[in-house]
Amino acid sequence: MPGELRVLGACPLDCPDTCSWVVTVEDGKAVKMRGNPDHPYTRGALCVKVNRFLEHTEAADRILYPLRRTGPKGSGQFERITWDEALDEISARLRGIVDEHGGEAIWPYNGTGSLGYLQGCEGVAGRRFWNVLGASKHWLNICSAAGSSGLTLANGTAGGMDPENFALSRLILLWGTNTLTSGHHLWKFIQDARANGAYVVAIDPIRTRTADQADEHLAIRPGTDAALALGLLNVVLAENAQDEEFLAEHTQGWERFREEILRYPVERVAEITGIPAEDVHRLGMRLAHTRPTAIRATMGIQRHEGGGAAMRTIAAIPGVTGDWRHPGGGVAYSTSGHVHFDIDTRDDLLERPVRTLAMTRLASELDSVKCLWVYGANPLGSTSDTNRIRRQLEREDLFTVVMEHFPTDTVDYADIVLPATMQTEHLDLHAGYGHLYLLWNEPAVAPPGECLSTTETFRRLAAHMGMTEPSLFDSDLELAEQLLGSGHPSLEGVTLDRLRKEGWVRMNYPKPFAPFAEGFPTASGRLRFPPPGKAYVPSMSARTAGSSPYRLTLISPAAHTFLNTIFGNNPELRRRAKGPVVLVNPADAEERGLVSGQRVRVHNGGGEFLADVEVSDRVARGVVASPKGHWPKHSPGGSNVNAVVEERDADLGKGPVYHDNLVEVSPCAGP
Ligand SMILES: Nc1nc2c(c(=O)[nH]1)N[C@H]1C(S)=C(S)[C@@H](COP(=O)(O)OP(=O)(O)OC[C@H]3O[C@@H](n4cnc5c(=O)[nH]c(N)nc54)[C@H](O)[C@@H]3O)O[C@H]1N2
Ligand SMILES: Nc1nc2c(c(=O)[nH]1)N[C@H]1C(S)=C(S)[C@@H](COP(=O)(O)OP(=O)(O)OC[C@H]3O[C@@H](n4cnc5c(=O)[nH]c(N)nc54)[C@H](O)[C@@H]3O)O[C@H]1N2
Ligand code: SF4
Ligand SMILES: [Mo]
Repeated sequence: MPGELRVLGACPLDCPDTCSWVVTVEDGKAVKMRGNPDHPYTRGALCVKVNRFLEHTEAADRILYPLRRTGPKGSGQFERITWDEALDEISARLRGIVDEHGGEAIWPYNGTGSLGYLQGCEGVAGRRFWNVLGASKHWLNICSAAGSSGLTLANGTAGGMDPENFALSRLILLWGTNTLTSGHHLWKFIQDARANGAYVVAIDPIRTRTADQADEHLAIRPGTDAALALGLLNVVLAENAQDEEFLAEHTQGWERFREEILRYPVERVAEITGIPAEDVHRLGMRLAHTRPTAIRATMGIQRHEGGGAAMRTIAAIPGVTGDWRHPGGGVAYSTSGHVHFDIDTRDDLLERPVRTLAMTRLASELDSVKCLWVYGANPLGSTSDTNRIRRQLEREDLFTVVMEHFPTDTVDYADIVLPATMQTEHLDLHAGYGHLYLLWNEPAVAPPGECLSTTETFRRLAAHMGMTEPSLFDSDLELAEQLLGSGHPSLEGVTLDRLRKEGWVRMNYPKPFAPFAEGFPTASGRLRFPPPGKAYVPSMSARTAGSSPYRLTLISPAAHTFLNTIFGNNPELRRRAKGPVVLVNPADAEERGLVSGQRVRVHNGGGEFLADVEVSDRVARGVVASPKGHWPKHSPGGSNVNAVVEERDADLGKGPVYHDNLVEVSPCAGP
């Protein structure tokens, strides 16, 4: 059609698949978006959420202009102001806070709303500006820190298998991962493997839609995965199926770890995990005798007190079986460890070293903060212990700025709101954490209203504040060029020109890729097995269930129709999510007199949220499940599941414990 344009872009959402998309633009308007059929991982499909992306960019509640608060904090009452007025007020407040309290009183709270290296959380995104002001550093540990730390202790990196190689696997363990919801493009590769006879096992306390499609589902007790890993290895040893040569050449700490494994015979493991001993044994036999075995373990396991250790122990499995020799074997958690951009945040601009604030610790650390600057994040929807965060956000002495697309619960507490561009309106560079491609996102349309990108907002603010440091004013293309300039062999031949022309490029890794066939990126070059006593660290709920007045372990996994809290305001996706629901096992429901459809309070010492019961044998006795992502203000009672998620640390990386909380479920009083 005349005037029609096809623009290649990338899905910015925090999802392993980082899809390549094609936007059709007619007369300056984006009229169609579809998954890129040429991209080897996207294979032409987006997902139930992002199929509504264009509709979302045009939603009636989109924030299009800078806003200043007119009502009390939390009221969501604002007036429109100009960018100049907004920048004036922000400049004055930031200067005042720096003068009176020092730069560290500013917390640039940059979340996962976009994984872009320019506009999102993965690159510089304002950090150079914050360094000039001396603001606190922000540690983005809300998602995968515990697991990444555990894997890094084992392998020297959180990077592992290329998920595409699941097509080459003969046994596939989907371990603490809900593939068909949280990154469904892997499924096609699993289907390819199945066509060649692969057997698929889901290990999950919930019988998810992924578990429904697996050949077998093991309903493990939450937070006991490391014990299962040890039990499976116990069978491998009994079968004498360990790869002695790989152990000798590429691992360290084997003798001690071997003894630890021997302490976990299947009967003991059955007791710990709640999985029948014969099922543990049968899977151990499969593992012993099936090469290659691929383990997809994503974020579910590590949102627990012992989650870091669990990932480390799971990482030991292919070290014992030698599966890392084969492209179709190993563990796939994230591929981000294989991405080697040059991210230059210019820490030399800091006058003195500054503290680092952990994203997971907002509730307790906000006390020491005078300016909270939120971008790409929705802490009142997504961060632990939202009741305490809300009380902090009410403080009159806290200056809160939120750069946003939509009037989230967090926006309601802002002093100044800045309108942000969406992915079809700005330029960005992406890497996936579930594949080995880099993607270019070319803007397809002009921003609506007065929306600005993250990079442009910080450039304008720096100029407004009279800053002169040249690197604060680098253009988007210059920033992209810098990122690609690390000189790492995986980026050889990957140029801006190529990316812009082709839309996506595979990093320079062999295909198929067996990352650790010749050794590991640790100091010794060897996989490090966990030391004694560190292999199985039970989660809080596994440790204390029975002794707490709150008797149910709550899991709050990915919702099928939202991406964290993104799309939580889309009418159709909200309708499909059916409001907050809590799955309760029939025996637990009966004990409490609960029936399906009933409105209940899910509560503990931290707070409560309301949900409708779904009595279901998809959860085992003692486990309840309620997906993340509902907006508190759109939920009955005005809070979501994170009112009962405690601000505790996982064992590694100060990771959050979203699946490791004890609650009770009680009927709501009154009608
Ligand atoms: N549709 C959709 N997709 C998403 C997201 C979303 O919100 N919606 N979120 C995105 C983001 S940010 C991330 S990090 C990922 C998260 O997605 P996943 O990596 O899949 O992680 P979770 O959804 O937290 O949990 C996955 C599974 O782990 C199970 N699980 C919980 N505790 C345990 C345990 O102790 N042991 C075992 N074996 N399993 C356990 C849960 O029941 C759940 O089914 O997905 C991304 N994709
Ligand atoms: N109970 C429970 N809670 C969880 C989890 C769980 O498993 N259970 N999972 C956790 C996980 S894995 C994660 S990653 C976190 C996510 O937590 P957050 O990082 O806070 O992410 P979101 O809640 O999705 O909020 C992102 C916001 O950024 C905005 N946004 C998107 N793109 C842009 C952009 O380009 N610019 C600007 N300025 N804004 C943008 C969106 O509109 C959205 O409001 O949540 C965690 N919360
Ligand atoms: S959310 Fe994930 S599956 Fe959906 S379009 Fe984005 S990258 Fe693809
Ligand atoms: Mo995440």
